[in-house]
Amino acid sequence: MTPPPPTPPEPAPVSPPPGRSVPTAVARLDLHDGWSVRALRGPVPAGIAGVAVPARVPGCVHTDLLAGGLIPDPYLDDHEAGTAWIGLSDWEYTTEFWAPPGDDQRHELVFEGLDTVARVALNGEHLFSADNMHRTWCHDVTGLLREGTNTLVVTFASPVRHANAQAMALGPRPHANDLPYNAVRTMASSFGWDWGPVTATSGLWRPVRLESWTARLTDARTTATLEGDDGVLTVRVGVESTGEELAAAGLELVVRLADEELAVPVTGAAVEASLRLPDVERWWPVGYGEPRLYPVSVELRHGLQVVDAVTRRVGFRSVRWDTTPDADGAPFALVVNEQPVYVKGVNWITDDAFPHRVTRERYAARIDQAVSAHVNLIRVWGGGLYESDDFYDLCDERGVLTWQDFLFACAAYAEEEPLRSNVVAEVRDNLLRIAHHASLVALNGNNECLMGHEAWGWQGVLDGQTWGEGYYRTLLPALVAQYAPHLPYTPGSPFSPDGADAPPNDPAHGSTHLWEMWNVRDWTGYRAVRPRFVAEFGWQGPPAWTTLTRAVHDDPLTPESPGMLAHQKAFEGAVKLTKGLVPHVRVPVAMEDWHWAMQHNQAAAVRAALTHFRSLHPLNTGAVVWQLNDCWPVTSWAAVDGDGRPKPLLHAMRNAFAPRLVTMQPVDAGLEVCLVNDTADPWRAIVRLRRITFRGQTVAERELEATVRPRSASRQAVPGELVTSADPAGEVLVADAGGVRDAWFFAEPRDSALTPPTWTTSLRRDGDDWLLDASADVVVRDVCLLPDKLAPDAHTDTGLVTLLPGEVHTFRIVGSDDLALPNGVLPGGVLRSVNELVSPAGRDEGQRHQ
Ligand code: BMA
Repeated sequence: MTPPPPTPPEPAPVSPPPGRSVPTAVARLDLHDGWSVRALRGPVPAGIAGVAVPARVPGCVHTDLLAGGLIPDPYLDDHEAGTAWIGLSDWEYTTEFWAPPGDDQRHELVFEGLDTVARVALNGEHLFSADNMHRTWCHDVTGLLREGTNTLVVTFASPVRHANAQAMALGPRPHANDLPYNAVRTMASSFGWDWGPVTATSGLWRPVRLESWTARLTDARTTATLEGDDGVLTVRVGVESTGEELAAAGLELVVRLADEELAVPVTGAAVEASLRLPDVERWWPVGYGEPRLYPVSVELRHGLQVVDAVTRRVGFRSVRWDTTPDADGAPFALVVNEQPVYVKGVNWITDDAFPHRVTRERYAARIDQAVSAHVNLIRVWGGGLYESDDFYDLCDERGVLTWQDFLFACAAYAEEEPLRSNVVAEVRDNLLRIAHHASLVALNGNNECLMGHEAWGWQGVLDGQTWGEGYYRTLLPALVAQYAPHLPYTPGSPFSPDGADAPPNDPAHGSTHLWEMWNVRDWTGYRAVRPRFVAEFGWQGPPAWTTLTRAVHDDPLTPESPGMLAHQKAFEGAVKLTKGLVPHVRVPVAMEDWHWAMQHNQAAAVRAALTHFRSLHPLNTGAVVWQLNDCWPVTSWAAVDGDGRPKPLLHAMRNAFAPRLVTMQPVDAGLEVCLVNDTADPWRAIVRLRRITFRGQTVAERELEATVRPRSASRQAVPGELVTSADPAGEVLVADAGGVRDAWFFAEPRDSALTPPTWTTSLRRDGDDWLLDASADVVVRDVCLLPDKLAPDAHTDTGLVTLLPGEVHTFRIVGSDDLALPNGVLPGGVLRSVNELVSPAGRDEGQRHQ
């Protein structure tokens, strides 16, 4: 049972006019203790049926049953299938709590997240039903509370059965995957995605509280804009009072911004105030300046008594997306503070299929991994969530731009009730919660619904029914205009700007999603496209070895063993992995070699795409990699796996997103060397081009001069004698400029004469880190350290480095105190390169060390 809440603070020493009560500070009492959960009905196994299990709030059924030792971890082996009954069952959560003594206060139960089909009862009395995971649900319980013990019961109906029934009631509407996630407002990916398990869980997944008040703030909006060099903060709040007329209640609103303060009398239910900071410091995205934030507090006061308060941080910046048609189509170009920003982005999915487990620390770790790869924008994808306040807060702090999809993905959505008003309430709740964040620069109608309607054969199924267009074209922009008019809105991703008369996914118009390479063609195909802005593209690879072997215990572990297939969710994923590999390297025989080959191919694919896209700047203004993170251990497109370990792809992104990039790109029969300068300073460089044999002999050499203006790219032809190799299988062309390198191999690894290197390595301590020096006797292509094989938490700062004979590369290894090497020698499979994947002999030879 919850203990009584602390005594509210003493009333302020202000005498009310006779007959009036003094507002007291709002009391917010978390109701997170004493919960239990039990299965009510459904295919519940004996031993769980009827048992009251201690429950965590915020939490969910799966994690409660897991903590109680009643189910195996659904993330391991094939346990997902064995726990599918949970989503088909109804559940009841119960707790008791102590209510404050009765007085003239109003009492409200506030549920920040009910997942999903819920009925709430207090002391045996039904209060309300809920059917949207993304909303905050509030209910006035004044007069229903008992003095002393109160019983709160939340029952959840099976979301799968509910969605199936709704889908029949609403009429056929196409969707991705198997279950009709589009018939209910829940996290779409919880019904299974091509990287995620079906959880279909239930629970109180965000905080729950009892709010007791006589006067309070509601719907606080704190909007920071720029007027010339001045920052303007506009505050709009609602005020509610249980007492007499607000105008007579003696309340005032006190707004503080940095050192400025303003007090406004409360004369009605809506109050507006604005403050101006002359010559304000702007908020800049990472790579462009400091992400300056200013603290804001909004207090509702009665005399000296603070009755209610909202504190936030805001940043002053302008934002727009330029879509003005031009000779090449229509751009999709981000402009922040009137400065064009090349978007180096990643797509974000929920970081855990049970999202209540994602702590602020975990968000920070993930965002920092992105920043370590020079990412400056995270797109929160529409099949997931409006993320928690911590996520947007951390992005504000780190200068990472955010793009929020509204939660519609890869499906047709009914525009009728009960969905429509649910959507309105959901969007309102979330815009009021997140719209003030300085990092938020894009609100987007949906993921792939415009394109799905146009190109995936939906129209015959729909037969004239609504599919969501009214949401994306009318309702959502109207809600954005109402609650977040300072933020840009786009109807969908991908989309072609209005007036372009082009299909939504046309690469020449607006944003595009490039999936044909992974699904059908090879990754070299990226080079044939000249996209204006790529909002999604990616390549699959398995998770880190340590993650994989923690989650899958197959014996033998093979690419197609049962656990591997259970952790591969994509349509024909295993087939596409192989098909995408063989143009480049032969399929390895040993599992660890297969694992490295697939991880490398994922990195190589995204590198080829990103370097090409950046070389097209300013025609191309951004690329958003699918995807940064995973929600469980799985083979997927992610750069960071479900246990938070980076894959080689993160190195590929770090290299390809570097502020200064050298890249050689094929053009007709030749090559161009392209320098991309995403810094505020000009880049004057001598580009040293060398054609070198794999034994290290320079065959041809030239130096070119290049000057690259700030935030731009330059291209020049590579001279003919360097491009034409008499021994394409045995030579590499290396371009070095200002400490940055690119290597162009004339042949695919499988057709090349790369040989397994003989390594010289040494390991030393450097403070808390380790430094590993590595050099080899031959050209080594794409050297990577797989540090989790040395210590599970170790990671490294560099990877995918091409080394010439005798060159030393130093890897910094972070995150492990203990790197014991047997006999001082690196174990096999830790220091990897493409060389080992070239010949069948090479595959079996493993590492040779001097
Ligand atoms: C895009 C995304 C996701 C999906 C990814 C990989 O369609 O929007 O739906 O996970 O491709 O297939």
